[in-house]
Amino acid sequence: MVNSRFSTAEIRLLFLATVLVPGDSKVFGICELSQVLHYQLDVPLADLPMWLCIAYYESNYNTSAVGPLAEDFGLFQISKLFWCDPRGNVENAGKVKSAPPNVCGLKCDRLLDDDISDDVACARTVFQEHQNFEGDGFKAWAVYEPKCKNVGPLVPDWCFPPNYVPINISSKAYDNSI
Ligand SMILES: [Ca+2]
Repeated sequence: MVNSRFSTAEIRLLFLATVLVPGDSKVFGICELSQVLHYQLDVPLADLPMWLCIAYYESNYNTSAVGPLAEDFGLFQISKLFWCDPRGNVENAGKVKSAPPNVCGLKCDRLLDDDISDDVACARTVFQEHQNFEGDGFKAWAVYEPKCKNVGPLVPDWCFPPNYVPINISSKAYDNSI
């Protein structure tokens, strides 16, 4: 429920400030993240619990999270050792065995902003490489086996209430009122 202390106009301003400021980092709520992952970024509902679990234990849903050695970035704590380049050098994009690799073709700070589309695309690349290499793409994340592998249904029912219709999916807007 929307907090009744705020007027509709104030809520609208807060909402716009949340979704329209490019480059800012963001701390997601679980429903918000679930809806963005599913409705905007085509993550199947069946896969949401695992991605949410990994994001929770890696970053606590905070896109500005940086690992203790400044090697891991963002919501999914993607490593600069293989997947992104701190300087934005993309000449080795897509080349797993190149040195230095930047498989996702991203400057690492792109993994810290509030646009998680490139993070999810990169996480899918990480997943696929590990799927090919180890037979289980989630093994790329250290939290997977101790925290997430046997995860139950983590997405609260109220994130996807019956007959819920997401608002204006194509404009990067989502319903953060539930
Ligand atoms: Ca990003």
